Amino acid sequence: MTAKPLLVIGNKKYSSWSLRAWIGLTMAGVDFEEKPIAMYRPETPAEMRRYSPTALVPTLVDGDLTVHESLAILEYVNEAHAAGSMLPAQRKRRALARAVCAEMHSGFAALRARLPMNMARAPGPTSGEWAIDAATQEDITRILSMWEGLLTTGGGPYLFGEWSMADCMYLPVATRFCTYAVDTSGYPASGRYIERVLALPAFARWQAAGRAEPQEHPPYDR
Ligand SMILES: N[C@@H](CCC(=O)N[C@@H](CS)C(=O)NCC(=O)O)C(=O)O
Repeated sequence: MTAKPLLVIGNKKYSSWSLRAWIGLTMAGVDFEEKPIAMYRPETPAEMRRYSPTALVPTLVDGDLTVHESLAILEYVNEAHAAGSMLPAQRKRRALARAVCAEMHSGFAALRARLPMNMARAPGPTSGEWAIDAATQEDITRILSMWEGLLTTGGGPYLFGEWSMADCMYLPVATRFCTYAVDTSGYPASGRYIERVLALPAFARWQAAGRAEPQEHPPYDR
């Protein structure tokens, strides 16, 4: 019997890159195992390096193949386990989907630094030194404009119609917008999109597991 793919992840409470890969595998219906490694401990890098050349998660081990980097994991799952269904069938739409995935993977540094993913935080805005600054607002505006354009031109329910890699990449952003009560009032389709993805049963499972994790990381309590 072939071993199941193994997805090495960090804390469900905090690890947004892990969530991207996990939701990709889960929504594709892949039968996989999880190997959680608690982050923010002295021994974390050594434990992660046993699986990942970069000592970061997520990392997918599928047979003799190890894929690190969330975006590459999604591309691999799409090819090997989802018959290409996680990207649009039409070439130009596929290119656009890859562009917005790459934009997330390489960008939005201000948003990621200021509003960390935290499944256990009570929803509400940040204040004081963590209040939304100009650079973070620029990231938020770009994401909401992009979502709104994709959802209104494509018709939804997801960013490219059917569920795609782009939804996997942006799910941790949708959770942040909810956690930090980001104002989405000028973007009605995006508001509905956030509600839709956060209501996915798979996401609810991740969120509940994250909330149940005892480990705290005070820098992410904002
Ligand atoms: N570019 C990587 C980023 C991975 C990353 O930074 N992962 C964080 C968790 S979200 C990590 O492994 N941190 C290790 C640690 O905190 O020790 C990807 O897309 O997979």
